[in-house]
Amino acid sequence: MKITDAKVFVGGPQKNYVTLKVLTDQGVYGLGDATLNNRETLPANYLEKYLIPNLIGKDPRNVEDIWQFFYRGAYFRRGPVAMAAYGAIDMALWDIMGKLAKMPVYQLLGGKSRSGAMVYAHATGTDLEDLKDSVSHYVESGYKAVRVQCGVPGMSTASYAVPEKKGEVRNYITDYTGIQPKVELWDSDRYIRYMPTALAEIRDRFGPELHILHDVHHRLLPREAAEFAKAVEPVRLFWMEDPTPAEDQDALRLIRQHSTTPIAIGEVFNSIWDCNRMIEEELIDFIRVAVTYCGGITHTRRIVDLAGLHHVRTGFHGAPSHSPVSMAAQHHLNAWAPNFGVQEYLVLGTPECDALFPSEHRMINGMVHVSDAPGLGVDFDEKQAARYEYLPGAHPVVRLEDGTMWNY
Ligand code: CS2
Ligand code: MG
Repeated sequence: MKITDAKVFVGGPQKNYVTLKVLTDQGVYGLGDATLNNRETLPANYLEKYLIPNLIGKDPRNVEDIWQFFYRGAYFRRGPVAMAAYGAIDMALWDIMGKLAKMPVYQLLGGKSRSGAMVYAHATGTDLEDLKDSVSHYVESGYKAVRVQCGVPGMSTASYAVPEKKGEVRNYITDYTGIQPKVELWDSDRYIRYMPTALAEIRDRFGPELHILHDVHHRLLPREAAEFAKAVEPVRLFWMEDPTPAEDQDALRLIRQHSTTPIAIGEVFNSIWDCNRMIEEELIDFIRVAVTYCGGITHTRRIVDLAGLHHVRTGFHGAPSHSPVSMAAQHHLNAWAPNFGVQEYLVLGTPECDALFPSEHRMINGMVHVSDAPGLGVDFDEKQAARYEYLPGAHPVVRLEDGTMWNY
């Protein structure tokens, strides 16, 4: 069996999905995703210029060898751009394997460990009352887990993932009006003084059952993160995400010494070597990698297995930029993983998105039920794709009030 061609499509409804379609001499094709938020043209280029010319002619069933060929063959390894490009190829090959075996990918991984995988939505608000309305909306829609973010009084601009106006639902992650990022201002001291009380109010209002998640988004210094983690301990968060920049893993030791608040890190990682130490030392409770930037199913499952040896559960990234193809691959991993935790799930279901990516995965009452169709259980309509093109976009950059550059 041989790969005869592969095509890359960039674009989608208010998104720059990077979709790969791998064609074979037996008519079976596979889909993969290489969407790297705000840098989408780079994995697309890497695929078209370097990987696809070397992919054509290979046997698509040699999934592992093809992964090793591209990873080891690159010499300058890793990084989100390359790993997203390999990730797309890898997902497409697993899709082909499932179609050949007439099995859903979760079956090839080892079968289902659960009938449904719990997901969490993004509740947000300009202030606490706005946030409560947003959380109520998701609770009434059946979600068991909700991430909560809200504006901090006195902060001179909206903070992370908070709309500028009450009730606004714009895509707060990426602004597709051009490549120049807007500037958000940040004040850690205000945040640390305010957010624990806000989170405690959410817990009081919605009771002990609701899984409440909060994303600190790399904003705090280690000592500040330890203070914050201790202050929110009574809230019993499902997790506190990215308390400090993920490169500094020693910071987590200080947080662990001061608090039992669960820690989730990993969406910025793109290989097992970025996170094996923090997993082996059990400095985190959830690993947040994404199948796209972590080199696809083949590499991500290695991370899941290592995490499983150390009581670390999965909490795959699933931000608004994620494509239904990468989400489909994650749904299969979530169905299989013995150490599944939760899946981030931004409702992708706009009619345009469903038309572009017909999918058999179903989200019902806060749980995703994985497709039983052979392969990934998602398709791609090239006619629909022709309606879209790349849109230059950027998410904000962050500065402190005095102008110091900070972490977005
Ligand atoms: C966020 C991401 O979903 C999350 O947990 O951290 O949405 C992140 O802000 C974006 O992926 C950045 O591009
Ligand atoms: Mg995050």
